[in-house]
Amino acid sequence: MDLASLQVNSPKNKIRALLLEEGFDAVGFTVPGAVNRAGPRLTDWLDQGHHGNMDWMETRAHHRTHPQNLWPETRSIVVVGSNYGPARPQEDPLAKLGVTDRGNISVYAQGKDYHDVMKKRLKKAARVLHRGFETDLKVFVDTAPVMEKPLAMAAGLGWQGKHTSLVSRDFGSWLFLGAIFLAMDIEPDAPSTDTCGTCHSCLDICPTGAFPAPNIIDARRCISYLTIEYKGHIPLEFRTPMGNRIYGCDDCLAVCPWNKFASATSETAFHPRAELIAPLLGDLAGLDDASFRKVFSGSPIKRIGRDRFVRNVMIAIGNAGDAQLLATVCKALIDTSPLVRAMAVWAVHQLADDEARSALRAAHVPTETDPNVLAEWH
Ligand code: B12
Ligand code: SF4
Ligand code: SF4
Repeated sequence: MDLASLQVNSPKNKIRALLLEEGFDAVGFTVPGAVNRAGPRLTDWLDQGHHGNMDWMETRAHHRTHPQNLWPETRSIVVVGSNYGPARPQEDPLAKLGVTDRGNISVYAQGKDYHDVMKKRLKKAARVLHRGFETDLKVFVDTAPVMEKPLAMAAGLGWQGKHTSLVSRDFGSWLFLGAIFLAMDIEPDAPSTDTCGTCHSCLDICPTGAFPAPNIIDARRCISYLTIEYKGHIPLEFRTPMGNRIYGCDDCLAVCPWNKFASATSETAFHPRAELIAPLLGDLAGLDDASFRKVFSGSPIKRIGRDRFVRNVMIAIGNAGDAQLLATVCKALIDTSPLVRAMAVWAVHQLADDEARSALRAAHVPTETDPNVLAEWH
């Protein structure tokens, strides 16, 4: 593909046409100064400690607060969105919460890793733009210190809802974001306006009370953070509310009334892999390191590693209320990972009767050396 073959004339129209042709579903333009308010808000958020142990949010905050701090040559920014809408009703994440013997993996993680899919496309488009306009440029998807949501709002892709994610009039909650920083001037699009009105469904549905106020999230209380980013033992108060959510959470996204305008993604890379739509918790609990890597090859889930994943599975098993899963939990009591053993003990407390619990405690406490696991027994 080259720019001359596109049947449009202005640079802006050419870029938009190119990116739509590459498979992006939404494209908007903004300038670095359009997100000036996001910087101080990020600083406040970090000062409150809302980022928990995501130290990487803090260490490069200076780059995050303003696009030109990250790349001084930036003169305009193209924000792209990729629709990953689930097919409804069969893939409705809220409906799956009731199927307690199966793990609930958030919609974004059931297909291929969007970082890989979008980055590849952005890089391909970047080569064409670099050649066609002889301009320098940088591409970003999530992993760089870029405030993608405020940029997307400024570029007219949607608005940050009360749950803080970007809501699109065309795609509802289900839009991945990416950005191209350009060293050339392009006229910005009009920003989107907040269209939440008096609705507060997303705030009400959150199972762990992660919103101290509308538009502000305390990541430390968010199941997405706890199951994906948090490396330690998940605090007791969150274990029961986690239910069967074993990787991420979609509740606040799925409840949004703007999803009535969303459509299922046509991007096959984002279609759920059959075995990840509703996997049996009993099967997931048995994954060792090698089988975990194999099952989750190409999936974003691979990033958290087997131990953290099985930790999450043990909590879901504890919440399943099915004593037949106790045999699976017992195997995990001798797991090599203290993260897994600790949550297996918690699951024992949820599933076993007094007699079985006492017998298991007597069998395992004398040989247990990890203080956190011992604390769970006691
Ligand atoms: C850190 C992070 C997280 C953290 C923190 C979440 C968060 N809301 O920031 C955790 C691990 C919890 C998380 C979870 C999820 N994430 Co995340 N995450 C990020 C990341 C890397 C940085 C976001 C960030 O800068 N946070 C810092 C805080 C300060 O930003 P903020 O919450 O938006 O804060 C703003 C508001 O508070 C606002 N504000 C403050 N006061 C006021 C007052 C008013 C009136 C208004 C209007 C605004 C306002 O100003 C702040 C600055 O803009 C981005 C990728 C990126 N580089 O941007 C992805 C990203 C935001 N995540 C994404 C996704 C998909 C998710 C999940 C849906 C995954 C899942 N299913 O489990 C959940 C959603 C949870 C939720 N409700 O937000 C997508 C969101 C796409 C979209 N349409 O918005 C992103 C953009 C990745 C991507 N490239 O697509 N994530
Ligand atoms: S993703 Fe789930 S836990 Fe996190 S804020 Fe939304 S509803 Fe709450
Ligand atoms: S659920 Fe309601 S308040 Fe939350 S983002 Fe959607 S429209 Fe806004």
